Amino acid sequence: MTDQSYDAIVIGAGFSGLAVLHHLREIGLDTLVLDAADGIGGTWWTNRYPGVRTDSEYSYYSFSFSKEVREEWVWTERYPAGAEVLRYLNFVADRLDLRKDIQLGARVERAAYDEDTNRWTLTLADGRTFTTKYLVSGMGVLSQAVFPDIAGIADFAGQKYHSSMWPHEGVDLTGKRVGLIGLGASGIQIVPEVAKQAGEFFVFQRTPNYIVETTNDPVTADDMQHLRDHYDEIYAAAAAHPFGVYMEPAEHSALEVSPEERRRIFESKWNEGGFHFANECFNDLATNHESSELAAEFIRSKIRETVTDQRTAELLCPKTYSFNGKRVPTGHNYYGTFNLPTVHLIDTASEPISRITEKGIVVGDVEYELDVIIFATGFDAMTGTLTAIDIVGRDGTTLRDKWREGGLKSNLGISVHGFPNFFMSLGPQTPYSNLPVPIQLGAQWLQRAIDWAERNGVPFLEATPESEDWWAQETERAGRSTVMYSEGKKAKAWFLGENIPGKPEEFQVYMGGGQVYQEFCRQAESDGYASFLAN
Ligand code: N01
Repeated sequence: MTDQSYDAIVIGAGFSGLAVLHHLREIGLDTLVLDAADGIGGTWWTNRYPGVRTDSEYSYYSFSFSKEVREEWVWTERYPAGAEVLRYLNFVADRLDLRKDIQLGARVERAAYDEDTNRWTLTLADGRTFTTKYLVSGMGVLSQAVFPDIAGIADFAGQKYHSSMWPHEGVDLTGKRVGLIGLGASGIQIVPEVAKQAGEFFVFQRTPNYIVETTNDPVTADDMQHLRDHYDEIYAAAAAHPFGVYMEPAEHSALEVSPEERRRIFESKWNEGGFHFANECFNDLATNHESSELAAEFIRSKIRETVTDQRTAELLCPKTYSFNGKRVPTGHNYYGTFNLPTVHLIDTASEPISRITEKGIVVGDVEYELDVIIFATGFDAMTGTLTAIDIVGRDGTTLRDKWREGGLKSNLGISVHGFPNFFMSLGPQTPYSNLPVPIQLGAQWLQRAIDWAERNGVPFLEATPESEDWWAQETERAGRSTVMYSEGKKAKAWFLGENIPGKPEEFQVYMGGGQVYQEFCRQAESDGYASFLAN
């Protein structure tokens, strides 16, 4: 089989792959996108679980770079459902004529750099090979799903599903006895929807989450017109926000105001719902434990008000880690769902799940007989997809070996020393954010960087070792200044790799703010990409 050669190959056809393809095409690179799935959409192609929708609002969950897409696309819900985001990405692909350069059903197993030719060779699961000068990962930050290490998991005779691998034809849960393990952002979206269908629903909770409830209003024609009229300023405001959302960063500490004023602010932002609460109340809810605890106590008061059975309410109140100690999900009647007589919260913190049997889940002496088990147990985040395949750099070293032996290292999450002309969209150590914003800005940065290299006869861009040391230190410094990092009170979150047994504890994301990160990227550019010019 003959090689097919390209200037650039991008792995992954989600938000990242589409943005990078468009931008590299604009500078004349013959670019191909490969994706293992049978459709474009990345995370939105695979995640079809009941209740899947964005936690970001429609106004800032999209690209700003195409005037045509902005003018023609119509959002219908404040928090668009997964199917709508998938339609959006297909619309982007069609409107920008991207489809002709995307190959689906193309699973990359290996990508190896050849020093003599300064090219990468990709080998697919079906044996095909491709070569390219530039290799870009757009494989997603949360795509390597993990099942929990619970004894007997293979013995279960009923149906079992991982939230991120939900059958595309859907699953009829009507009248069934359903169990759910995992209450992160995925699990908490699943709860209200499955409760509507299941005969009996058993929610196995190890760690309760802080959920900010919201309403999901329809987007009117006037809302869409307003968005079109103000798109650039909305996008610029999101890009200037630490977490990439279109919100006014709060100016005051929660400790600066009176208890009455604090309660009024908490209440008003709770009523706005979702990310407004974490982002707009006070400026130190993610950095000061005392302030975070005030927000935590407010949410606990909401849980106790909403959930009628006070034993269940107490179990749902997080107490072992800080508010913002991990990603705060947006709820759609999450807490109220526990008032249904068919929904049962099983506490597995005081008595862990001991095993899964042919019939169901065992906690203590009780076997819960189930027809279906849903695992919303998360991902080997950020590095998982990059280390699951063989990405082989100079001297035959894989990315997996490099990070295992030397710790997580990259320059700005974009480039890794030893891997020339290999770039990551949303690589590890990039900002924790509403993701379309850093994806777009990253694709535009990469466009300029590669264009510069091509015009100046620079054969490859590659992080210097010094830049990696600097960025590892800055990433750790930024992470440790948040309430995510706190001895004895950590949330076992994917941000620190704590959800994966044996994964070293390192900040997987940059917590210093998206706008600060973008300034570092601009600085690297104005320095003539010196930190990307390894010898
Ligand atoms: O995964 P998670 P997720 N026994 O890792 C539990 C994004 N996202 O898929 O906390 C029992 O957050 C684990 O319990 P514990 C978003 O960035 C976005 O929900 O370790 N339980 C936890 O409850 C999010 O942060 C959106 O005690 C076990 C859960 O599984 C990220 O994806 C929607 C267990 C895993 O939670 C990941 O979210 C969905 C075990 N052995 C996702 N192992 C939107 O924007 C794990 N758990 C809408």
